[in-house]
Amino acid sequence: GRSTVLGYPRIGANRELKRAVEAYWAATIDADELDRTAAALRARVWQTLRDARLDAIPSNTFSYYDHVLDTAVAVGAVPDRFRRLGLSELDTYFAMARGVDAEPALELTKWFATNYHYLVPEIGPDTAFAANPAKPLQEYAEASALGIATRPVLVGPATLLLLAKPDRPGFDPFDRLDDVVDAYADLLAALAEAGVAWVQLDEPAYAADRTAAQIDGLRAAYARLAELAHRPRVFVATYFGELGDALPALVDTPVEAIGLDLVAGPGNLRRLAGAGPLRGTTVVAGLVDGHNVWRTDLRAAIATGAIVTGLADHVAVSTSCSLLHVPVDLSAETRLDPQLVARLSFARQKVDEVVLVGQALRDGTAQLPPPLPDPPAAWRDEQVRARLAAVTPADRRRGPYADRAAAQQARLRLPALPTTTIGSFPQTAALRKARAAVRAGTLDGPGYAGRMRAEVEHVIRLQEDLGLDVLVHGEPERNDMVQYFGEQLAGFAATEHGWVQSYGTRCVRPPIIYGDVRRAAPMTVEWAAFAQSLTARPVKGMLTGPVTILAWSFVRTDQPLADTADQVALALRDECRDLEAAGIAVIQVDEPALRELLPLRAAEQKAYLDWAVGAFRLATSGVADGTQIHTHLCYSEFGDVITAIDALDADVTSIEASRSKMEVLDDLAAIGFGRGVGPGVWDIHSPRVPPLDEVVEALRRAVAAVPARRLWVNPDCGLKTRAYPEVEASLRHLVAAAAEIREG
Ligand code: THG
Ligand code: ZN
Repeated sequence: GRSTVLGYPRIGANRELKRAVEAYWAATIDADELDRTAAALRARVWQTLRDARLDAIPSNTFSYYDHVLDTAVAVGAVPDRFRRLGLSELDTYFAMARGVDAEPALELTKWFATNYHYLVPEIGPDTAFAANPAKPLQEYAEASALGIATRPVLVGPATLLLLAKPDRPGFDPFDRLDDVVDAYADLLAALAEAGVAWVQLDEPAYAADRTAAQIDGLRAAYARLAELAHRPRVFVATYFGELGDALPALVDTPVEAIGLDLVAGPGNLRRLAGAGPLRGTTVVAGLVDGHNVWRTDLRAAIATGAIVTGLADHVAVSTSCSLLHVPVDLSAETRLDPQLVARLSFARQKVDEVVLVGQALRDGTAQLPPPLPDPPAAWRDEQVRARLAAVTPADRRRGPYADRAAAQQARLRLPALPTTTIGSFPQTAALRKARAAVRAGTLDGPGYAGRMRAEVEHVIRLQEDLGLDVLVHGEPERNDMVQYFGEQLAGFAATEHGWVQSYGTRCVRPPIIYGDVRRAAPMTVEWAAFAQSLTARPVKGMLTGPVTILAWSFVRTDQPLADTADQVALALRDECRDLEAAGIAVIQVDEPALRELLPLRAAEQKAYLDWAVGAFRLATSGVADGTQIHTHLCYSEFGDVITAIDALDADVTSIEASRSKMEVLDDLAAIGFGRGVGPGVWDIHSPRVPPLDEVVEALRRAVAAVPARRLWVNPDCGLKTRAYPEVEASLRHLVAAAAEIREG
């Protein structure tokens, strides 16, 4: 089999792209210099893939911000509100990505069940689709100049429209399929003209449930593209799961290659066998996991590849999805346990795995490394396993809400419409500098702790001055809400350079969960207790929930996710109890990623939500009735998991709502949600200070949907990316608005 990958990280081994793009935004470099840096990064990727002896190399997988936005631009789907700004092409692109004073950005949302976020194309009846092949042509030419023939990659037409949102209510972007396919036809013609032999069109949307009309659309789109007289060969890549009726539909079209994810969708093998005669179509077998960091079981991959070879005349080997989702290079890690390193594979290593599997399937000459030995015994924790085995349903249940609410009110004596924040306060340059100084060895542990305590004191005094009711310590000591816990829990490993793009120039370094999880010592109690010692008002303890910790880590695959989630939950349960014992009366356990891991197929969603809710409840049910449990949800549309949010049984749920105009309150009311709710009344994703009357208005709407005794007043997310001037001004409005409504 030939070998390829569906995509490769574009950020650079040392996040060079982040630095260059942010420098361009800060106007410290110009567009030419940005382009030179980007071109050098692209060249390095192509050379790396060529030197690894990959047979087929992708291009146009580079992006200044997001590949979905790139494809929208390539078909001319630039909303008029951005065209009108009269900016250069590059600045129009960044305006769509980040917004400008006069125009908010395109919406940002999760790319399927990953921690990558794409920009949502806005499509309407009047969107003037037109091919704009400049970027894929440029990249193809750059690679050609290096002697590397590449395969340009674009998001496919059906997925592009299925991910888009209408630019007006009541319109379905998918109605524009024929028109957008015209633009793709022109793109393909332009690429063929430049000598492009193959293009890759990604259609991951078909790994989710789709209607018959959407599948007919897919068939029609590719039947039409395949008819073009002058075009490259077409490779339709699918990933993130199993195809249903979309597979026979694609097999039905004359496209030259179809990609199947055999890692997230092992059932694709059976579906392929039943999909009908392949008539020469190449099957691109996604055998190397592009979404997790574990070394491939090469023998198993070769065996699966051999089965595919029996079903199709032509088979190529690939990654299951783009390698965008894994860190660049394992060889940059110097501090990981060698036993763990032996089990890991980052993007660069996965390319070698693909090549090896391809060689083995082609001629059996591949020299395979020895199979992995069993994991070290030390990674197992029999005590944790025994404790989990002994968990009963009662461990996931608290007393009746009415009793809890009464006990909490007796203890906390909060006014109606209590005011609070979500947890973090601005991460100032001084805080980041202090962390860098610790890493550089110029600031010692006690010195660092002293700085952080001073910051906590400042944040507490500020909140008292503002008149907030439930205070937070501000989380100055936390780099990231998952990384911070990963660094303290046994069974987790942190990387030094394992950056993965989250959105635009923002990256995360997900921890790796490789063994049984145990809390060695309290993780947050000192900070919360210190903050509480400074004030008579209640201070909220802040934890990250088990589902979010899993969603934002690379998780072991040798046991069900549910078991790993429960192990994390037991560690958090102990932390909750220790916070309670230290006098903390309010504990928030954040689950912003609850929606993120929701399976794409409806049939699998209930089982997921059951274990996700169960893990949260295991983490939070160990405290007394008088301890108030909060949770916080953001980054997603929560409408379709609203009953699961109810089942979390948190005493108070704060939820991102200011951009969705409080729609979530209607969703909650519809299911009879009867506990505390804090719909965000200030959109913290922009530096704009909401005027007082705007906050009052938002609260009036909320009071109409939720009785005042259950309504909380808070921003819609943490404040770590904001600056103090706007934080102070906005929180003043928030507290004043609550007072105004209380007075009626
Ligand atoms: N942590 C993790 N995953 C996340 C979020 C998070 N996924 C969803 C959402 N939040 C993504 N949002 C962000 C927001 C900011 C940053 C990254 C993801 C960010 N990163 C710094 C950067 O790229 O400069 C690096 C952070 C660091 O130095 O540790 O600002 O909150 N895990
Ligand atoms: Zn949030």
